[in-house]
Amino acid sequence: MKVKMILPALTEARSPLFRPIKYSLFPPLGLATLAAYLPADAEITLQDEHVEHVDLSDEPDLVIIQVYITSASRAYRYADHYRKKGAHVCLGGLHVTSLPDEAAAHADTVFLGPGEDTFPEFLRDFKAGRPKPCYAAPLGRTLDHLPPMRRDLIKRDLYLVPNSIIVSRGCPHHCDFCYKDAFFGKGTGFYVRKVDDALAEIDSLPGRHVYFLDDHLLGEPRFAAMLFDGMKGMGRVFQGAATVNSLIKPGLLEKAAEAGLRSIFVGFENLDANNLRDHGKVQNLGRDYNAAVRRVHEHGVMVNGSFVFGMDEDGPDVFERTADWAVSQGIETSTFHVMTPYPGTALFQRMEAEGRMLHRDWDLYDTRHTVFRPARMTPEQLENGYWNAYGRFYEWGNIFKGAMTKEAAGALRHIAYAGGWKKFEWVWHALIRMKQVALGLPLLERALDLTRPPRPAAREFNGEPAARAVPMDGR
Ligand code: B12
Repeated sequence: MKVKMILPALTEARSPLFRPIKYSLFPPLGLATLAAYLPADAEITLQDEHVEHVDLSDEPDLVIIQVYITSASRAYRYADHYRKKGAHVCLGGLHVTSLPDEAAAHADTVFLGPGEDTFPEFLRDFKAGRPKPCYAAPLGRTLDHLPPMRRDLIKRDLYLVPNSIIVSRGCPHHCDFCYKDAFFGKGTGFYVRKVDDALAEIDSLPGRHVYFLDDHLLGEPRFAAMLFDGMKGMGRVFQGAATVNSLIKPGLLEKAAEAGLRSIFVGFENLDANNLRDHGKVQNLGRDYNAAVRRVHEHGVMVNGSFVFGMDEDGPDVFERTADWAVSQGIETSTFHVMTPYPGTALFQRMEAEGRMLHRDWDLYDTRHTVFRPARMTPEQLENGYWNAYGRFYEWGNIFKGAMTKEAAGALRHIAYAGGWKKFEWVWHALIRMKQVALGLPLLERALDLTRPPRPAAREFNGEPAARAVPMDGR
């Protein structure tokens, strides 16, 4: 059986918004996970359009396509193409789960939710000649019997971060703008792998660097503690994502830093407590953002702050204020987003009920365009402000200003990391064109490891929280 697996690009390759380095970071772990269920004699071709052209001239028997919202139009085009050729086409992923009827018009089979249970079930039915049109992930799922993902299908040289890994699914929280509840189901929202399996996979990865793509790496404290204990001494440097509250609490951050954590993606989302409350981001409420950043830095870990603009309390001053706060705290890198209500989320339902959704052109649901009517500014102000925030945060002057909040090694790392990420785009483009992006990895490793975690301060060992919850004032 010939099987074609495709991850269509999130942005059209011709678009000026296609950012080669951003798209050359992470390999398609979802498809590599599914490939592990295919029979040993299947002839599998896995293509990721972020890093290569999709060859449409082949004649597969089975086509598996992963659909995100901004790749939906391309995904449907490929699906239609292969159906015309007589292949059985399967569509799955976040967008299919949000809008199964839309996807079903382009597929023989659609899949709702994660595929670890449904895909093997489908394969059994397909072999027996009676595949169903729709499979929905059951509740009560586990990752206990996950077969090792087919990393051999990943073209490692085309990615800056080939050692991407995921050791959990979902997140324990319920922010109204997140796809998660619709995708995983509220009941089975967050589950983790067996620690030993996760450690064995980490151990099998070549080199030093590891990037955890989990939504919340510290989301299950017992699991995280055992994971970091197990990683201690492995000599890894790693990156991941976690919430503000999990980083403020003493214990896990220390273990993570000792195990090699050097940069963490943190969902601050917004500096206004009313906005956070409105969107169910309760885990951030009453947290002292300044203290959280300070604490992470004290442990030798860099911060990648994530911020969302366009919430109802946001006026036209929010962009400068947010970027300036991030600079003043010495946050190394920031990711800004125009708030985007994804279909299937509580936010989408609310906006739709209020008549505030502007259109359904999914290509523009990329968190860079305004797709709803903001409360306190125009859609244009929101988009322009979003770009201005990026411009302001990554001005050389502000990179240096942020760096100057630190001691020498930390400052050097700040400049190397933020500058390397945003100011040398042409170098990345050249490396990508030459299919040499992997050359950047030793540099990334070195930059991450320019400072090591100092010995934790004594006050964190006598049970006293390092940063006490105070009414939030991130300004
Ligand atoms: C890596 C990644 C990217 C990569 C690219 C994608 C890639 N290589 O996979 C990059 C960096 C480019 C990226 C960009 C963005 N991303 Co992103 N990204 C991720 C991330 C961190 C990991 C994806 C992953 O590997 N997951 C692990 C695998 C195992 O899960 P999976 O891919 O979902 O696959 C499973 C299922 O989906 C299902 N499945 C999928 N396809 C199919 C097909 C079939 C047939 C079947 C049976 C099953 C199935 O089965 C798989 C196994 O369970 C996720 C968060 C996350 N934890 O998933 C966010 C995530 C997908 N990104 C998100 C967002 C918001 C973005 C951005 C918009 C952010 C921004 N403003 O920069 C941009 C997109 C901009 C654009 N449109 O151009 C959101 C998506 C929300 C949504 N509703 O679409 C997520 C979920 C993060 C979050 N928590 O909000 N991202």
